[in-house]
Amino acid sequence: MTDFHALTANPAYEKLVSLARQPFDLSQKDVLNSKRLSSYVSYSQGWQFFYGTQRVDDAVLDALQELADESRVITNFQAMKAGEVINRIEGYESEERMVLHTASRDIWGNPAHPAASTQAAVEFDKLADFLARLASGNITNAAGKTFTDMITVGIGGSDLGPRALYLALAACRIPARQVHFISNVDPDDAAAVLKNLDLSRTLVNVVSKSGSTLETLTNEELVRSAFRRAGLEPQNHFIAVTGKGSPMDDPARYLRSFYMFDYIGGRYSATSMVGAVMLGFALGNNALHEILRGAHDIDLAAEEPDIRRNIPLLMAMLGIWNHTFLKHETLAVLPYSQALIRFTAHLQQCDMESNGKSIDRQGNKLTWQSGPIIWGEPGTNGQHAFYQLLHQGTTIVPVEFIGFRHSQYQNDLTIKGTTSQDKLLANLLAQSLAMAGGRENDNPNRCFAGNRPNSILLADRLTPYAMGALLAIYETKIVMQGFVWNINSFDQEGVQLGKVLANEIIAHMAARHKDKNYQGADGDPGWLMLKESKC
Ligand code: G6Q
Repeated sequence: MTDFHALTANPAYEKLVSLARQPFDLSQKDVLNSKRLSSYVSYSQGWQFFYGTQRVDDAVLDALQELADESRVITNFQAMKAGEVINRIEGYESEERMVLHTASRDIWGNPAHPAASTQAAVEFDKLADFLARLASGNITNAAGKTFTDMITVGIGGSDLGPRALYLALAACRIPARQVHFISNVDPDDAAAVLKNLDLSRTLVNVVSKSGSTLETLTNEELVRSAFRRAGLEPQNHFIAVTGKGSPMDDPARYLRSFYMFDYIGGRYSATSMVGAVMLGFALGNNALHEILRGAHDIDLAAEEPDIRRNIPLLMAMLGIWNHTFLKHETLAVLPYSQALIRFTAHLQQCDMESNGKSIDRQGNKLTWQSGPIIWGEPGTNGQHAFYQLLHQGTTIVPVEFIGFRHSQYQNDLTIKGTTSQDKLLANLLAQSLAMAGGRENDNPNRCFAGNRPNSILLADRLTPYAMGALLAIYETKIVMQGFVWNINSFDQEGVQLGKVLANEIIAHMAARHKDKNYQGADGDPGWLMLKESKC
């Protein structure tokens, strides 16, 4: 049974407010010693999480543990996985849905929600069959040739997570296969992708849970017309990934249709068919299952109540400490891995769309800070761009570093005694220490105040399993923070108004294309904006 209540109703809240008046000083002499750095580490599924460079001591960690316990984070998480309807606002019209993205990878026996896991397994079996037929040449193009490319058309949750995973694991790609993405309704996005492709050997994976998203449907039509112009039958090339019963649920128009379900939110859908069809095509079924295994193993490990032994929970609580109690507004996620180039963008959506809320689960205005602003770019590139502000700016930005001991391609060279991977890792560690400890200097311009909280997630290598685990660590962190802040992390009403107004302006545009004397409606600001902007 879930128990959601006000953050401020937890006795640990006041304790943390008081501890936050004098947070641990990381810039004290010799404080970043081996005792601290080796005891503030947590391990899970091949990931190590170093948090000695956060502004915490045992008293703060104990209070964060109390807050997690009082907020019932673990029992709420278990209830979520078992299918309790937690995508809701009590007493108001809301989505009223279960939240079961974890079921999409809970397919190996004893699942927390058997019915949802069975639905997932049915789709994974269909996909395995489809992939096997593609590989064996049982499914080919009209000329009997295999498919080499896939275009994925989708936006938001139907693009960001899957794309981030594809880029992260491109090193494991089946050599003869490539994936391309079209998401923006900007026609140049599609034009650039279509320009150099052999469409006759291309599959098009149209991904839309609702089957009604303006950008995706527009781009689908654009790509279909390119196929027709090339003399190709779209239904021999197009695949649908959509919700059962959606306007796109029309198998006659597609070579194959795969389903996801209303209990999986778009931004949590990367391990459902939304990501799986594309990842299975690019990496093969075995690598896809490794991703699922990594994510599932974290879903299980995240039921551990001790924050020091549960990475997602610990990250959630440290994030709450930095944001709600130490009042740091933003969070930089800085992967030291070029392959994770779009992972921060995915987290930006997953976190900010989930936790960018200002009412609680009972519909009351929040009196505490909810989700932070998430941003970031891979290191070391970022070091030559925005790190100046991170080290010496007046705004303190907590950082989550992500790194690996070994490269993916292992195509590296020793130059001046170290490999490039060594140099990358050395930079990551150095940045973490510099931000935390700082360094004094008589010249004020060369002084580093330190005390900039950060942590490091470190694994051996970015494999499919490690990627699945990393994805689930962050999904779970976000969900758990939402529990503590007592907000619904699973709806996104805040994106509706802009969509409604855009559709009104589009209607004016269509009317004006039809009748050049069209005058719009008096006092309609959408029409006035359009007219005034002379578009
Ligand atoms: C994610 C959001 C949103 C959604 C896109 C695409 O949680 O709901 O980003 O994923 O708007 O929606 P469709 O998949 O329905 O096209």
